[in-house]
Amino acid sequence: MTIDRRQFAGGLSALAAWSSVASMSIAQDKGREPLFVATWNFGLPACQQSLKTLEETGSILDAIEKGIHVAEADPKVDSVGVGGAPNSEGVVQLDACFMDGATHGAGSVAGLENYPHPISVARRVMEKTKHVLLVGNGAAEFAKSQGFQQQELLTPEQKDKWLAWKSKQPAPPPAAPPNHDTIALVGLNAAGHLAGGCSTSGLAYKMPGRVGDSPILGSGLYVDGDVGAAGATGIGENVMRYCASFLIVELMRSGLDPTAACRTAIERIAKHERKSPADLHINFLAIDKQGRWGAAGTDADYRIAVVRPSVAKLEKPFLVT
Ligand code: SD4
Repeated sequence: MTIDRRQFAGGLSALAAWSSVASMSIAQDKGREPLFVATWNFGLPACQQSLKTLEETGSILDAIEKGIHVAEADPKVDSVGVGGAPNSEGVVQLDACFMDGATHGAGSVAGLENYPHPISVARRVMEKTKHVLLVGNGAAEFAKSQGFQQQELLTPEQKDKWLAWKSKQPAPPPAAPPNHDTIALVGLNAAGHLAGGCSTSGLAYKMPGRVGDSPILGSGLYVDGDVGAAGATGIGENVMRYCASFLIVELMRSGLDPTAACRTAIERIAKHERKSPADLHINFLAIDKQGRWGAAGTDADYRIAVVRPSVAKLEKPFLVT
């Protein structure tokens, strides 16, 4: 399943210049250009939309939201928004979070059904409520009260795949689901304002009600306006038990560059788990307030998108083995 999406998204890579982690980890801010970095190949059109929105509106928050909309709206991205893989009962349940580094404000939704843009609902939780996280029916009721439009999220293609999967399943569902991908998108404007968002349909065929790392602040995403931002993709259970995005930001605060911070977090998790990194399926990205970016992961096909006014490319992150 992921292979299909990556193959689709892989077409974009023809447009992109590839560069190595060596150049990434020492990438320096050139005169404070805005910067957007996102997970996976589908992060490239998302970051390009973020830059366009920033140029049009001047708002880094709008830029993050509209960038993530691109992945959420694309039915071929089979792990985010419309066309996302359903849970084991055939229901698409979406998770998202949004964070503003300037105010430390944040909003999240988990297990949201029938709304194609959970990132917007998460942002609205931040802006319109006193709360941070709304789940399930409560999140849907809130989305309705805010005027968001409902939409069927399960595409015929995903339904067929789910039915095929279900016909082969003994209960309970398998421990190792067949796909994992999420968009985590972080950005910095020319004034040094940091923000980020994360959106996913979670692990394919997850248990109904299962919530992963993506809507959990500090796990799937964390933004500290004084330091930097980090985001995650992969098996959420291996991320959220270590508050990995928070850990990466704290490692940057202590002086590590973004790639070293991502790499150190993975190494720490692997050591604790007494597992080979390749068995963890955890992949991270980070940017710092100086405009440096970096990433590290345990999956060989992990890529990040990097977009600035002068740059639009996919990079191969540091692979932790
Ligand atoms: C989750 N982390 O729900 C998400 C899924 C994901 O790459 O990112 N997959 O666990």
